Amino acid sequence: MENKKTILSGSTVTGNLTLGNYIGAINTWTQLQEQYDCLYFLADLHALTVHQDPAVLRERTYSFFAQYLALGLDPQKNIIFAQSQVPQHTELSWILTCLTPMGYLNRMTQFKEKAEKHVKNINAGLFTYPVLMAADILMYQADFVPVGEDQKQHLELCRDLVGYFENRYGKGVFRMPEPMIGKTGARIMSLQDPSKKMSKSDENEKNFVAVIDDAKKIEKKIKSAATDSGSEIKFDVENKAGVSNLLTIYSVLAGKTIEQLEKDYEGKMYGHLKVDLADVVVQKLQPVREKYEDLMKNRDHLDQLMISGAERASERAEKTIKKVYETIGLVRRR
Ligand code: ATP
Ligand code: LTN
Repeated sequence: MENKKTILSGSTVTGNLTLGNYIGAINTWTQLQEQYDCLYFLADLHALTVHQDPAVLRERTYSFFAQYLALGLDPQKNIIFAQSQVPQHTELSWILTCLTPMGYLNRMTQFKEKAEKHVKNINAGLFTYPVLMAADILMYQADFVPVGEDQKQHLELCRDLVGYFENRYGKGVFRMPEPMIGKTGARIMSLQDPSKKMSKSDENEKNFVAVIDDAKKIEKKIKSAATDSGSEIKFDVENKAGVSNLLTIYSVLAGKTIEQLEKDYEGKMYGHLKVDLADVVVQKLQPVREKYEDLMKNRDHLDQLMISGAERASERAEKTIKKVYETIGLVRRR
């Protein structure tokens, strides 16, 4: 374990995981688990930045945990846990908050987007969201953070915070993390509006495929996906955003290159592509759904796995937070 590089990533507990989350993040996580020391968590505290119904949030946290496992994350090979069960995250977050310039947070694209979307609830948590995220990462001395492109800016802040901390207190407490952003599929777009990213908290269900959608839903959503004017099946993000998005999804799930797909569909209609893509997605997600349903039947088992994941995470987190306390002049931790 010691000589393996450390990977950390997470997903906020909102909506249901989508094809965007799978292709942009979790698919990569499952590949990394074979070679790295990996920690994957459920960002349930981050979910509180928007209104949450308590019962739904709790249920969804179990559901996400089961979705992680159903998508292929192995609790033996990785440390999988819920953020709220490891209190060191909020402790470190406060300390980093006191190092973060307000102006920096003001520039964050996600904050601007979310503040526009939730005009009635622009809370301070929405603003300091990236600081908690930095705490998640720095806590485990992560070398790499596999995320979709939308999280790049947050990673930059995290790296800058390491610099601010070192300027004030010296080196040796945190490892500098690197983002790990895939080449294909780092930004899967909404099915109805391919100018915006597929988002799991989208109120319009037609915009995304959830990884636990049934075959009927998947087929319907893909068939009604927006395509572009013209009829040629070609990858051209600027002029053919809809088709390009479908090609990207197809390419990642079927393990074929975009060029190969363009060749396969030369002279064919958009409809052909959609029927075949729906089939590819169903083939991929059907077993995920079955495994998910099985896992959800045994809540005690999920509970046990979550607690054991949190215990393992907490042991690692404590090492960092102790060092931080000592370094910045807080009295000894109990
Ligand atoms: P929300 O709608 O609640 O903001 P989200 O769908 O953006 O959620 P996150 O929890 O923010 O999902 O992200 C989990 C991971 O999935 C992150 O690594 C993120 O970069 C990645 N991701 C999210 N959406 C996409 C997408 N459309 N394409 C590729 N990767 C994505
Ligand atoms: N903000 C991330 C979720 C997240 C995360 C993290 C990802 C919270 N903490 C730490 C990587 C590392 C998002 O995807 N919206």
